[in-house]
Amino acid sequence: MAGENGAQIDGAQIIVNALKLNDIDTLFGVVGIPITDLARLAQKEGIRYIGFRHEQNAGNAAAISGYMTGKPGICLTVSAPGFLNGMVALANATTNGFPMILISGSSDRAIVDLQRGDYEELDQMNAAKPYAKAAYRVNRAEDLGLGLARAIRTAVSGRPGGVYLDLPADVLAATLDAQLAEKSLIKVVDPAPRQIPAPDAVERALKLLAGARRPLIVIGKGAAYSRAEDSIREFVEKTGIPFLPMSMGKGVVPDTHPQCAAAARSLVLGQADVVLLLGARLNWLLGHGKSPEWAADGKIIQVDVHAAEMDSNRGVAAPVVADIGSAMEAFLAGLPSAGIAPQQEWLQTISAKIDTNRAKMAKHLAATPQPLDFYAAYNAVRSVISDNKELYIVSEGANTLDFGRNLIDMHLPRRRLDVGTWGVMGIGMGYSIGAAVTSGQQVLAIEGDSAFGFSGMEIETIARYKLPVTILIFNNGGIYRGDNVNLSGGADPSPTTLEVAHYDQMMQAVGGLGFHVETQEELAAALKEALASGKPALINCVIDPHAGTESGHLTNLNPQSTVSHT
Ligand code: ADP
Ligand code: TPW
Ligand code: MG
Repeated sequence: MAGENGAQIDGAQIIVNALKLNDIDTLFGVVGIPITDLARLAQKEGIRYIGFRHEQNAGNAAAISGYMTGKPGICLTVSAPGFLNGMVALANATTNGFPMILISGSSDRAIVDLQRGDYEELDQMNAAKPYAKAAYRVNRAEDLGLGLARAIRTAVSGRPGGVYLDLPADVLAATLDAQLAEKSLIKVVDPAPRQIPAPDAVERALKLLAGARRPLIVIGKGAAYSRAEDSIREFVEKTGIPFLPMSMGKGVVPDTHPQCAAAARSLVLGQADVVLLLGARLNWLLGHGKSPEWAADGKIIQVDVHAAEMDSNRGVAAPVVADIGSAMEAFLAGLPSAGIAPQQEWLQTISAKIDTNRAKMAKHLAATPQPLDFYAAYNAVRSVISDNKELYIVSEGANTLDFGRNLIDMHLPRRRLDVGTWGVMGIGMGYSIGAAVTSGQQVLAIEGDSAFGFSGMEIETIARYKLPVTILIFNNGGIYRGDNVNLSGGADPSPTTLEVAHYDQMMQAVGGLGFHVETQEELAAALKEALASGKPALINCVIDPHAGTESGHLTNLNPQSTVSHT
């Protein structure tokens, strides 16, 4: 859009040019004042615009797109309420380390700052700051290119995260000489530079690993994000060390790999003497690395791009601050002389435990209760899912989520997208749309009935863009369970109760395929048909309201976990 003879272009055009220059090909958002024209213009210029029904879902789509590609996903929102709706997704992206930029229009600064009551007035930049990796505002059209460049680099470098970029309405409307505008743009060079580990840190880590008798490798979503699956697998296989995938780390090395110790999780965490953490934080999901879940005298090697993560919960004996790809290269180079070999006894103990646990699981899976419980429902679809190794699996809920994590094997990296670090409900449809749009491939969202409700209206978005998304709802009529009662004896439903609604009819209402199923046979047939169709589809699978436990696997985190209210 270089202008001739002093031609003028406006701020909206400048930001679109800046996005294109930085190879950003998709925007996720909800339009309105003052960004409608920006979205129109972006679409006109060949950037794909995906319009949502609620900004939180657009933000979640952007965030997961960032996780999948390593490029920041972009969410576009209107001022104040639209911005705040998007903020939950931006905060979630930051918490999970997903690169994302929330671009929001905003009102007149002169009015906002004196609180004179503008249309959708809010001091958005300052509201965003505590929840974002960084928050920037562009106050002059000539700084739009700079603002976007800073946002991109901040989002993807170091530990990735959510960046807020505030674009006031008057900056979007301001005009600039087209040639000057073009010159003001920045194409970000090497936005996420490699971070090479220090040789002494590598040596320290390998030495510790060589001295281990019961070593373990934990693979987190940072490892998945780093796209180092080939070198991680090579390292796992060359060392013979068992590995434990975190939920979104599943598939970096396939769950079906003989060294996968997921089926002996408590044993390996409880007894390992040296644990190598690859892109996994010692947060609540890993019991903060403390006993009783962890061996008290175990040692930690932690590979993380974020130096401040070291010692966050316990002392790390061998910190390796690096991007995982570079760290794995250095580890592999050092392997021949390192002499790493886990004890045979350790491997035998693990494999015996895996056999015992698998036998227990097989018993549960062999039962065929009617109505279906979670085991029976998952068992009906396990083989259909493993026949589709490329499937993206999105999942949220409590029991629905926890059973699925254990029962659905992942074969490829970055294919399992779930509630992540916050255990947040509401990511379902946003992640599904983001994954389908970004990959062009089939997505299966496995959703609790409560979880689905947080973003359910986006089935219209799925239908409008004809996305290959199948939603499978495990419908037990409630949050955790469907059989709780109102302790007052009154007529209102209990706090955890939901209708066993016909969600399948919602999908039919927007033109997709809807299935209502109650048996294993019906469920398997519906899933096959839905996936084969490649069309938007929703399977409402009735689950026994008595199946499921309060908070799923997190029962112990409830303040009154011993009290049963049913
Ligand atoms: P999980 O929930 O799977 O355990 P976390 O989100 O807790 O994973 O941890 C992921 C970690 O990975 C974060 O501490 C983050 O800084 C780190 N990380 C992200 N990307 C990279 C990368 N490319 N190289 C190294 N570490 C990374
Ligand atoms: C943003 C609290 C955790 S799990 C859950 C809620 C409401 C739903 C569980 O019911 P569901 O699954 O989905 O039907 P199932 O299979 O156990 O019956 N608000 C937010 N995030 C969270 N985590 C909650 C509330 C919660
Ligand atoms: Mg439920």
